[in-house]
Amino acid sequence: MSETNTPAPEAAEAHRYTAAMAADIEARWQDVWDAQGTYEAPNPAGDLAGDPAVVARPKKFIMDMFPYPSGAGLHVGHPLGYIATDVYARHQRMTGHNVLHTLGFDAFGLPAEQYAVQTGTHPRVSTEANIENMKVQLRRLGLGHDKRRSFATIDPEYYKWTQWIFLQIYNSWYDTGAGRARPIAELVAAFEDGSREVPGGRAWGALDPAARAEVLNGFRLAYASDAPVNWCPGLGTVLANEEVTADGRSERGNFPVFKSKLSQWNMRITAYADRLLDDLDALDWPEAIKLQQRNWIGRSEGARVDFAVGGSGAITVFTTRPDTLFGATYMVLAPEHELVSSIVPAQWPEGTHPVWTGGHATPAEAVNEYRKQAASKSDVERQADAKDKTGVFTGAYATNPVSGEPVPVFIADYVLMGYGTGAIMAVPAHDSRDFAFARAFELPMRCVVEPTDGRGTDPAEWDDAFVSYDAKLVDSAGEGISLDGLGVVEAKAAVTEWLAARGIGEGTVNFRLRDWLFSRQRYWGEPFPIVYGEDGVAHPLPESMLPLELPEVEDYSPRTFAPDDAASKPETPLSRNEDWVNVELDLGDGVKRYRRETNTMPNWAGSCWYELRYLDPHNSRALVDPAIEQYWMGPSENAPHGGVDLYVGGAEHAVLHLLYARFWSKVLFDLGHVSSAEPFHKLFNQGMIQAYAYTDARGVYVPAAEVEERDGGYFHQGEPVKREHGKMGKSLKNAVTPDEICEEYGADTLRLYEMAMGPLDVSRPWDTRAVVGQYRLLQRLWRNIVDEETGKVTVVDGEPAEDTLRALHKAIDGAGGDLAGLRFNTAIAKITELNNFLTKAGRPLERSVAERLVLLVAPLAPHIAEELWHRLGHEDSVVHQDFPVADPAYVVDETVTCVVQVKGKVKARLEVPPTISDAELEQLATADAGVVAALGGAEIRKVIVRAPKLVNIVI
Ligand code: ANZ
Repeated sequence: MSETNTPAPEAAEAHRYTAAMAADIEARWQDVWDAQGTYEAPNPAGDLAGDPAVVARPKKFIMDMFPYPSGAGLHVGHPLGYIATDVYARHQRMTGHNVLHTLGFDAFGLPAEQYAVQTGTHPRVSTEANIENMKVQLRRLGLGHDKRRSFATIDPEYYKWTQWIFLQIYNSWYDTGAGRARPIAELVAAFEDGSREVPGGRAWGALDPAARAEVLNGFRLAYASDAPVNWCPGLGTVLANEEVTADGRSERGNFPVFKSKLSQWNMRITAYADRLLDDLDALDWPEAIKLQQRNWIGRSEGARVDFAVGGSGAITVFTTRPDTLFGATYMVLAPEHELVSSIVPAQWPEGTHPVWTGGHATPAEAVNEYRKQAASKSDVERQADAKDKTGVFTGAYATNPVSGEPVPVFIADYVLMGYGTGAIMAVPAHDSRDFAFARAFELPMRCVVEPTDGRGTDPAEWDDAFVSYDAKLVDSAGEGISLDGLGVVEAKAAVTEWLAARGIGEGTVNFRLRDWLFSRQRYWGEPFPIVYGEDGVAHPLPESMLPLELPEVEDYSPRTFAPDDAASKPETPLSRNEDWVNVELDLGDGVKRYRRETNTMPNWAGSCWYELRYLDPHNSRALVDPAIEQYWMGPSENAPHGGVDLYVGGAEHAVLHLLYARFWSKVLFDLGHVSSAEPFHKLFNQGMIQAYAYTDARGVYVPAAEVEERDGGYFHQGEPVKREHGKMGKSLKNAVTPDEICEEYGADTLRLYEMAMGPLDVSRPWDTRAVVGQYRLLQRLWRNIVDEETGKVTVVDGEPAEDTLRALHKAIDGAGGDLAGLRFNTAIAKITELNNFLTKAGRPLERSVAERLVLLVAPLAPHIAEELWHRLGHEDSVVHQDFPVADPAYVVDETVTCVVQVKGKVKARLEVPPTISDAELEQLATADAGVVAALGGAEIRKVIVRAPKLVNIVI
C-alpha cells in the first residue's frame, strides 16, 4: 500500500495537517478500507463465512437504530449515535473481538408517500435517491460498517421475510398452558382429535370452513378484528394507540382521532404481556426505559367482582382495591358498555335526583345523548380532566355484594371500554376520580379506610379522597364478613376469598397493554400476504409466492376526509388497482378466485427484526441461518435471553419499536426460528444535539448561520434577535450539516468534537465555533510525529523517559477504560492531556510512544491514525491492531499519602511509594519527628500497619 503513503501536493502547507490534508487522507483511506473490506465481519457459516481464527474470538454485535432516509439529509445531530457506536466498535475490534457493525435503512413510511402524492415521483424512486445521498454523507464520516450486510426494509428480498414472519405469527397461537406460541396446526389437530374442546362445545368436523376460520381467528397471534380502532379521517388511515398523542390527536399531522369499528389486522401482543414484563429484568437497559415499558404494559393485580343487577344479570367490575368494597356507593359503566341498553328502565325511578338525569325526560334519552357526546372524544381526552366529570344515571340500581345496599349505576366517559371490564365500582371516599364525580352528582360517600392524617372519618368534610395502602379498614362489616381492623393487604385477600367462595368474584391480573393494530391504509408499506376467498375467508399465501410485491398504482394517497368527519370510512390506495386485487391462484385445492388484502403493514414492521437480517443478509432459504444467529445473538451467561450486545438510539423509541421488536423476537423464539428471546441485550440512549435558534422581533426564526454576536447581544442584518435553545432542524433554521464541518475541518475533527461535547447520554448544544478545539488537537498530534517542513516522521529509537512512560500508561489505562465504558468525552480528555504533555516536553517521540499514541487515537479519529500508522512504516491497517495495554507499574501514582495515628489522632502524613512494605512503613512512621513528639517517650504497645495508607500506634 506504499503508493497511498505520501500525498503529492508541493505547496508550502504540503506537510501541515490542514482541512485539505484531512480531506485527502480521509478520502484515500475510505477508498482503501472499501477496497480491502477492512470492516467485514466473518460469519461462522454461509456466504459471509471467513477466517476461523476471527470467528473464534468473542463476538460483539453493535447496532444503531437505523435511520429513515429523509429527503432533507443529515444534520450534525443525526450521526451522534453512529459515531459513538463506531468508536466503540473500533475499540472492541482492537481488544480482540469479532465485531459486527453495519447500518441499513428503515425506508417505508409516510414522508416518501406524501412526497409521491405531491410530486408524482414513485416513493421507491425518491426513497432510493435519499438512501444514496445519505450513504454518501455517512461514508464521509469514516464509519466502519460491514457494507455487505446493509439493506433497506423496502428491498423485496428483505420484505419477503417480513411477510414470512407475518405468516409465522398468523399461523400460530399462544398456548397459555405451555406459556409459549405454537403452530396453529397443532391446535387444529387437537380440535380434530377432541383433545381440546372447540369454543362453544361444537364438533370441529361439523363446522364449515368459515366457522372454522372464525374459531381459529380467535386464537391466531395475527388476527382480524372489528373492534373499535383509532380512525384518523384527516390522514385517511387508522393508527395504533402508540401513535395517538396524549390529547387524542395523530402524532403525525395533529389531526383528531376517533374510535371507529373497522375490520383490521391485529397482533396479539397481549398474550406476551407477562413475558415482556418479566424478561425486562435481565436486560441491560436504562432504568427509565424499563419503567416506561412496565408502565405501558401496566400490570395491575386486583379482583373481578360481580354486582347483581335487574333479575338475573350482573355487572362485573375490575378493581385494584377490593378491600374498599364496602365503600362502593355507586357504579359506572363505560358509555359503550353492552349492558347499558339492557338495564335502562322506561322511566326515571321515583325520587331520582335532578342532577343525575342531565335534564332528560327518560333514561334512554339521557343515555343516547351522552353516548353520542362520548364517541367524539379520545380515551385520553376522556380521562384527562378529573375536575370536569360528566356522566348520566342509567336509571338502574345494582346491589353491593357485601353491604347488600342498592347502588345507582351511571355511565360516564372517565370509564374506558378498553380497560378492565369497562365497568367500575366507585369508591368516592378513597379514589380521587370517584370523589370528584360523587361531589358533582351529590352521591353518597362512605369512609372505609381510616384516615391517618387526622381529617376524621366523615367524607363530607374532606377536600379530596383519602388514598392509602397501609391504613386500617373501618365500617366494613356485613353478612359473614368483617374487614374491620385489617390492613389493606389482608383485607384484599379476605374479601377476594369471600367473593370467590360465593362465586361472585376472583383475584385477577389486568394489563393496560392492548393488542397491536397492524393495518394501515397506506401504499408505501409491506403488502399483507393474505387473500380472501369468495366466501370472505382469509388464506395465507404460501412461502413460494413471497415476496408479494407492491403493485404500481396511479394514486398513492389514501382517501382523506375532513379531519372531523368521524363517520367516514378508509379507502386504501391498493384497493383501486383491480388487476392486482383480483387474482386467480392455486392454493393447493385448484385454481380459484381471490381478493387480496389491500391494507399494508405499519412502518414498524420492518424494524421489528432487522437485527436478524444483518447476520445473514443474502440468505434466500431462511430468514437467518440458525448457526449464524446462535453465534451473534445466542444467550450467554451475561445475556440470558441473548440479543445484540449494544444497541444505541434515541429514548423516544421506549415503547413503540422496542416493544414490538421484543414481541416478534419472542414469537420467533417460541417457534424455534431463533435462539434469542430478546433482540437487544444492552440498550443505550444517546442525548440529543441541540442548537441555538434565533427569532426576530416578529418571533420568526432567522437563519442561525447569519447571526452575529456582539456587545453581549445577537444581531441578524443589524437587527437584534433573541436566542433560544432548541432541536436542530429545518424548522428552526439552525441545521448544520456534517458535510460543512467535514469540508472545513475534516471528518476526524467532527467525530472528535461530537464525542467530546459531553457524556453520551446527555443532550448538548452544538457550537460550531468550538469545533476548532478538536482540530487543533489533531494538528498537535500530527506535529508530534510529522515534521511539517519536510513531511518526514520525526520519531527516534530508544527508551522513553520515566515521566513520558507515566503519562503514556496513565492515558492508555484511563482512555481504554473510558472507551469500553462509552465515556468518550473523558477518553478524549485523557488523550488530549497526554498529547499536550508530549508537545510541551518538546522532545522527539520515541517510536514506541508515537505508535501507542496513534493506537489510542485510532477508534476516535481513524483516518489520521491510519495515515500516521502507515507513515510510521506499517503495512497493515491500524484498524486490526491491538489496543495498547497499560503497564500497571507506570499507572499507579508515584506516591500515596499515609496517615499516621497516635491514640486515634492523626499526627503525621507521609508521602510513600504505593508498593511500600508494612515493615518499611512502620519504620518510617515511628521515626517521624511529629510522631516521636506525640509519643513523648511513652511505651508503644502495638503498631497496626495497613500499607500503604495507614499506621495506627497504640500506647
Ligand atoms: C375501586 C377502587 C377504589 C379503585 C379505590 C381504585 C381505588 P389501574 O391501577 O390503572 O389498573 N378502573 C377499572 N377499570 C376502569 C376503566 N375501564 N376505566 C377507568 N377506570 C377503571 O386502575 C384500576 C382502577 O381503576 C380500578 O380500581 C378502578 O377503580 C379503575 F380506592 O376500583 B378501582
